[in-house]
Amino acid sequence: IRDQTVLVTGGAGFIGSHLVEALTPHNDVRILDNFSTGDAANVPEDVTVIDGDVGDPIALQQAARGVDIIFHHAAIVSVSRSVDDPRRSNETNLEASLLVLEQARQEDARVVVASSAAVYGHPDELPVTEASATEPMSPYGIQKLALDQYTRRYAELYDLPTVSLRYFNAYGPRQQGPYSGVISTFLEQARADEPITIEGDGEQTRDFVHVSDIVRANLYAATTDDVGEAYNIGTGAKTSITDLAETIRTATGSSSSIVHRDPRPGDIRHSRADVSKAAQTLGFESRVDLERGIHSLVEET
Ligand code: UD2
Repeated sequence: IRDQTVLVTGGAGFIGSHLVEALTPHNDVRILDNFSTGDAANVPEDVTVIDGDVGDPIALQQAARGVDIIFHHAAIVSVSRSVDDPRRSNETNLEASLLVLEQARQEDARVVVASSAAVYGHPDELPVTEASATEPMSPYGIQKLALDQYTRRYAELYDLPTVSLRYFNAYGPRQQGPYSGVISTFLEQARADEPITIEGDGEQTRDFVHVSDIVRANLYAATTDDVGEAYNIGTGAKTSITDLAETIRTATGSSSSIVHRDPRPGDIRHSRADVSKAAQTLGFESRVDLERGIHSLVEET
């Protein structure tokens, strides 16, 4: 997209900042971020930064004035935090998200929201399609599902162009912090030659999707005519946690041992996206397989 005025909420965070980087050369980009987990160092120059909470109507109104598109990536991404404090998590992930949708309605702006594979809970079929049952297992998943449904219904109810993207296991540069995902944890352990900690038997599998693919999915969502829909964004491939540990150990040349800990309570056994809807409708296909994604992560960070 070009010559658009866009707002990226959570634009200083992991996925948001990569999206901002892709948008800035040809668009007028603003970000709204409270820098609770986001980092100012992630934000390119030429970007208007509104330092504020997405749940603050004044800050949001200011940030969204006159925009053509809102990419909504501000969230409390920690599943465990949502279990510890569901109301606090709900405030940001759902209540503030509803403010974003309302603001978009006010501005007649397109909205692309970050949904999650968490909406499916324990999948009843693999690969998971958008029509699979949604039985979220955590407050986080419940909040993302409600957001996902609101987002789709806003297209019908208010004739607003909305798209919901259900990310599978995202990874890439700048994913960090206490809740950062298994790839960044393993990479840190491997680089420090500390034991790589597999939770459970390591035979559980995930669909790891590189952040650059997620960015491209957002760009397609910014122009598609097929609005009011949710799309799985993954690679369609599965990787076991044991294979992941090996891949990271080899890529880093680490001498880390691999140790097993107790499985995570409520852990999902297998998750893998059916991406045919995104492929057929958005023209989305992932370009970075795990091997390449890990190697570039090792080389570039
Ligand atoms: C992912 C998303 C989450 C939600 C969920 C929906 C991330 C970071 N989180 O959670 O937001 O959408 O999917 O299902 O993408 N593991 C280890 N050792 C470690 C850390 C993790 O073995 O040190 C295992 C963990 O037990 C799990 C797997 O690795 O089986 C992936 O864990 P994760 O926290 O990266 O992501 P996940 O799938 O729980």
